[in-house]
Amino acid sequence: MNKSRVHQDFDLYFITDRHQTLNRPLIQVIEAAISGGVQSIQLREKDLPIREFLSLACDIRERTLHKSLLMINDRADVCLISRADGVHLRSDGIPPSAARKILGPKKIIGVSCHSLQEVLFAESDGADFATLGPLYDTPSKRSWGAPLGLSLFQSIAEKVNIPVYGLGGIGLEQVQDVMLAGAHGIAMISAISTSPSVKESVEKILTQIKIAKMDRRYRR
Ligand code: 3NM
Repeated sequence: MNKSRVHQDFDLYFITDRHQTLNRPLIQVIEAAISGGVQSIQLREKDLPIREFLSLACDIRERTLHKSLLMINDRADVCLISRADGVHLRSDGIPPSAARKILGPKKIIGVSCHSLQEVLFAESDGADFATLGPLYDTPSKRSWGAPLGLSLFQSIAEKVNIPVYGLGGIGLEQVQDVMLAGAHGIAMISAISTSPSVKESVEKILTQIKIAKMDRRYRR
Protein backbone atom coordinates (compact mmCIF):
# COMPACT_ATOMS: atom_id res chain seq x y z
CA MET A 1 0.00 0.00 0.00
CA ASN A 2 1.12 3.51 -0.71
CA LYS A 3 1.23 5.23 2.66
CA SER A 4 3.85 7.71 1.51
CA ARG A 5 1.70 10.82 1.71
CA VAL A 6 2.15 11.06 5.46
CA HIS A 7 5.10 13.36 5.87
CA GLN A 8 5.94 12.07 9.29
CA ASP A 9 4.43 8.80 10.32
CA PHE A 10 2.90 8.17 13.74
CA ASP A 11 1.19 5.29 15.53
CA LEU A 12 -0.57 7.04 18.37
CA TYR A 13 -2.67 10.18 18.04
CA PHE A 14 -3.65 11.87 21.30
CA ILE A 15 -6.63 14.21 20.95
CA THR A 16 -6.97 16.76 23.73
CA ASP A 17 -9.99 17.54 25.86
CA ARG A 18 -9.20 19.75 28.83
CA HIS A 19 -12.54 18.73 30.39
CA GLN A 20 -11.29 15.16 30.69
CA THR A 21 -8.02 15.50 32.57
CA LEU A 22 -9.06 14.57 36.12
CA ASN A 23 -8.69 18.27 36.96
CA ARG A 24 -5.04 18.37 35.97
CA PRO A 25 -3.85 21.24 33.76
CA LEU A 26 -3.97 20.20 30.10
CA ILE A 27 -0.30 21.10 29.68
CA GLN A 28 0.64 18.66 32.45
CA VAL A 29 -1.26 15.86 30.72
CA ILE A 30 0.33 16.71 27.38
CA GLU A 31 3.83 16.73 28.87
CA ALA A 32 3.21 13.36 30.51
CA ALA A 33 1.93 11.96 27.18
CA ILE A 34 5.06 13.25 25.46
CA SER A 35 7.30 11.67 28.08
CA GLY A 36 5.45 8.39 27.46
CA GLY A 37 6.37 8.68 23.78
CA VAL A 38 3.20 9.91 22.08
CA GLN A 39 4.08 10.89 18.51
CA SER A 40 1.21 13.14 17.51
CA ILE A 41 -1.15 15.44 19.43
CA GLN A 42 -4.28 17.11 18.15
CA LEU A 43 -5.27 20.28 19.96
CA ARG A 44 -9.08 20.10 19.85
CA GLU A 45 -10.63 22.31 22.57
CA LYS A 46 -13.50 23.40 20.36
CA ASP A 47 -15.14 25.51 23.07
CA LEU A 48 -12.12 27.75 23.79
CA PRO A 49 -12.33 31.37 22.61
CA ILE A 50 -10.04 31.79 19.63
CA ARG A 51 -7.39 33.95 21.32
CA GLU A 52 -7.03 31.46 24.15
CA PHE A 53 -6.95 28.62 21.63
CA LEU A 54 -4.20 30.37 19.67
CA SER A 55 -2.15 31.10 22.74
CA LEU A 56 -2.49 27.48 23.91
CA ALA A 57 -1.47 26.27 20.45
CA CYS A 58 1.69 28.42 20.56
CA ASP A 59 2.54 27.18 24.05
CA ILE A 60 2.01 23.53 23.11
CA ARG A 61 4.03 24.03 19.92
CA GLU A 62 7.05 25.03 21.99
CA ARG A 63 6.64 22.07 24.28
CA THR A 64 6.12 19.57 21.46
CA LEU A 65 8.88 20.82 19.17
CA HIS A 66 11.13 17.93 18.05
CA LYS A 67 9.18 15.62 20.38
CA SER A 68 5.68 15.17 18.96
CA LEU A 69 3.74 16.33 15.93
CA LEU A 70 1.15 18.99 16.69
CA MET A 71 -2.12 19.03 14.75
CA ILE A 72 -4.66 21.83 15.10
CA ASN A 73 -8.36 21.04 14.97
CA ASP A 74 -10.05 22.78 12.07
CA ARG A 75 -8.13 26.09 12.01
CA ALA A 76 -5.58 26.46 9.23
CA ASP A 77 -4.85 30.03 10.39
CA VAL A 78 -3.97 28.85 13.91
CA CYS A 79 -1.84 26.09 12.40
CA LEU A 80 0.23 28.59 10.43
CA ILE A 81 0.57 31.16 13.20
CA SER A 82 1.57 28.57 15.82
CA ARG A 83 3.84 26.71 13.36
CA ALA A 84 2.01 23.48 14.05
CA ASP A 85 2.61 20.47 11.81
CA GLY A 86 -0.86 20.31 10.37
CA VAL A 87 -4.63 20.55 10.70
CA HIS A 88 -7.31 18.06 11.51
CA LEU A 89 -10.45 18.85 9.52
CA ARG A 90 -14.10 17.98 10.07
CA SER A 91 -15.58 15.83 7.32
CA ASP A 92 -18.23 18.50 6.65
CA GLY A 93 -15.86 21.47 6.99
CA ILE A 94 -13.22 23.01 4.72
CA PRO A 95 -12.20 20.26 2.26
CA PRO A 96 -8.57 19.06 2.26
CA SER A 97 -7.82 20.60 -1.17
CA ALA A 98 -8.92 24.04 0.07
CA ALA A 99 -6.89 23.73 3.28
CA ARG A 100 -3.90 22.68 1.16
CA LYS A 101 -4.10 25.97 -0.75
CA ILE A 102 -3.63 27.85 2.50
CA LEU A 103 -1.14 25.51 4.11
CA GLY A 104 1.08 24.47 1.20
CA PRO A 105 2.52 21.03 0.48
CA LYS A 106 4.42 20.40 3.71
CA LYS A 107 1.71 20.60 6.35
CA ILE A 108 -0.12 17.42 7.31
CA ILE A 109 -3.87 17.25 6.72
CA GLY A 110 -6.06 14.79 8.61
CA VAL A 111 -9.82 14.40 8.32
CA SER A 112 -12.40 13.00 10.79
CA CYS A 113 -14.42 10.43 8.87
CA HIS A 114 -17.42 8.32 9.78
CA SER A 115 -18.19 6.36 6.60
CA LEU A 116 -16.63 4.87 3.48
CA GLN A 117 -17.86 7.81 1.45
CA GLU A 118 -16.10 10.30 3.71
CA VAL A 119 -12.83 8.37 3.72
CA LEU A 120 -12.89 8.04 -0.10
CA PHE A 121 -13.50 11.77 -0.44
CA ALA A 122 -10.74 12.64 2.06
CA GLU A 123 -8.30 10.50 0.10
CA SER A 124 -9.26 11.80 -3.33
CA ASP A 125 -9.19 15.40 -2.11
CA GLY A 126 -5.64 15.17 -0.82
CA ALA A 127 -5.83 14.31 2.89
CA ASP A 128 -2.72 12.68 4.33
CA PHE A 129 -4.67 10.51 6.74
CA ALA A 130 -8.14 9.91 8.16
CA THR A 131 -9.54 9.00 11.52
CA LEU A 132 -12.51 6.68 11.28
CA GLY A 133 -15.06 6.19 14.03
CA PRO A 134 -16.63 5.99 16.40
CA LEU A 135 -15.51 2.39 16.53
CA TYR A 136 -17.03 1.61 19.91
CA ASP A 137 -19.59 3.35 22.06
CA THR A 138 -18.09 6.55 23.43
CA PRO A 139 -19.93 9.09 25.60
CA SER A 140 -18.22 12.02 23.87
CA LYS A 141 -19.59 11.05 20.43
CA ARG A 142 -23.08 9.57 20.89
CA SER A 143 -24.28 12.16 18.38
CA TRP A 144 -22.61 10.16 15.61
CA GLY A 145 -25.05 7.33 16.17
CA ALA A 146 -24.22 3.66 16.33
CA PRO A 147 -20.57 2.65 16.55
CA LEU A 148 -19.08 1.34 13.30
CA GLY A 149 -17.70 -1.85 14.80
CA LEU A 150 -14.53 -3.62 13.76
CA SER A 151 -15.65 -5.40 10.60
CA LEU A 152 -17.07 -2.29 8.96
CA PHE A 153 -13.94 -0.41 10.01
CA GLN A 154 -11.80 -3.10 8.41
CA SER A 155 -13.72 -3.15 5.15
CA ILE A 156 -13.44 0.65 4.83
CA ALA A 157 -9.75 0.82 5.78
CA GLU A 158 -8.97 -1.81 3.12
CA LYS A 159 -10.45 0.31 0.36
CA VAL A 160 -8.12 3.28 0.67
CA ASN A 161 -4.41 3.91 0.53
CA ILE A 162 -4.18 6.71 3.05
CA PRO A 163 -3.52 5.67 6.65
CA VAL A 164 -6.73 5.19 8.64
CA TYR A 165 -6.67 5.61 12.42
CA GLY A 166 -9.25 3.93 14.64
CA LEU A 167 -11.09 6.36 16.94
CA GLY A 168 -13.87 6.33 19.47
CA GLY A 169 -14.19 4.28 22.63
CA ILE A 170 -10.78 2.63 22.29
CA GLY A 171 -9.08 1.61 25.53
CA LEU A 172 -5.89 -0.34 26.11
CA GLU A 173 -7.81 -3.62 25.80
CA GLN A 174 -9.10 -2.78 22.31
CA VAL A 175 -5.82 -1.55 20.79
CA GLN A 176 -4.68 -4.94 19.45
CA ASP A 177 -8.07 -5.72 17.89
CA VAL A 178 -8.25 -2.35 16.14
CA MET A 179 -4.72 -2.71 14.80
CA LEU A 180 -5.41 -6.25 13.59
CA ALA A 181 -8.50 -4.90 11.79
CA GLY A 182 -6.15 -2.88 9.61
CA ALA A 183 -5.79 0.43 11.46
CA HIS A 184 -2.62 2.31 10.66
CA GLY A 185 -2.67 3.57 14.24
CA ILE A 186 -4.85 4.53 17.17
CA ALA A 187 -6.48 7.87 18.05
CA MET A 188 -7.84 8.48 21.53
CA ILE A 189 -8.94 11.00 24.09
CA SER A 190 -10.08 9.44 27.35
CA ALA A 191 -7.82 6.38 27.53
CA ILE A 192 -4.90 8.80 27.79
CA SER A 193 -6.45 11.92 29.24
CA THR A 194 -8.33 10.31 32.13
CA SER A 195 -5.55 7.94 33.06
CA PRO A 196 -4.22 8.61 36.57
CA SER A 197 -0.82 7.72 35.15
CA VAL A 198 -0.67 9.22 31.66
CA LYS A 199 2.98 8.40 30.91
CA GLU A 200 2.57 4.71 31.82
CA SER A 201 -0.69 4.46 29.87
CA VAL A 202 0.91 5.90 26.75
CA GLU A 203 3.83 3.49 27.11
CA LYS A 204 1.46 0.53 27.46
CA ILE A 205 -0.66 1.61 24.47
CA LEU A 206 2.45 2.04 22.32
CA THR A 207 3.64 -1.43 23.35
CA GLN A 208 0.28 -2.93 22.33
CA ILE A 209 0.50 -1.18 18.96
CA LYS A 210 4.03 -2.48 18.45
CA ILE A 211 3.01 -6.05 19.30
CA ALA A 212 0.03 -5.84 16.92
CA LYS A 213 2.26 -4.56 14.12
CA MET A 214 4.68 -7.46 14.62
CA ASP A 215 1.76 -9.86 14.76
CA ARG A 216 0.40 -8.44 11.50
CA ARG A 217 3.75 -8.88 9.78
CA TYR A 218 3.94 -12.46 11.03
CA ARG A 219 0.43 -13.28 9.74
CA ARG A 220 1.09 -11.95 6.24
N1 3NM B 1 -14.28 11.99 17.23
P1 3NM B 1 -12.47 8.61 23.21
S1 3NM B 1 -15.05 9.85 18.36
C1 3NM B 1 -13.34 13.36 19.05
O1 3NM B 1 -15.83 9.30 15.54
C2 3NM B 1 -13.97 12.14 18.55
O2 3NM B 1 -15.07 11.19 14.75
C3 3NM B 1 -14.86 10.82 16.99
O3 3NM B 1 -12.82 9.93 22.45
C4 3NM B 1 -15.29 10.41 15.66
O4 3NM B 1 -11.13 8.15 22.74
C5 3NM B 1 -14.33 11.03 19.32
O5 3NM B 1 -12.45 9.04 24.65
C6 3NM B 1 -14.14 10.87 20.78
O6 3NM B 1 -13.56 7.63 22.93
C7 3NM B 1 -13.00 9.95 21.09
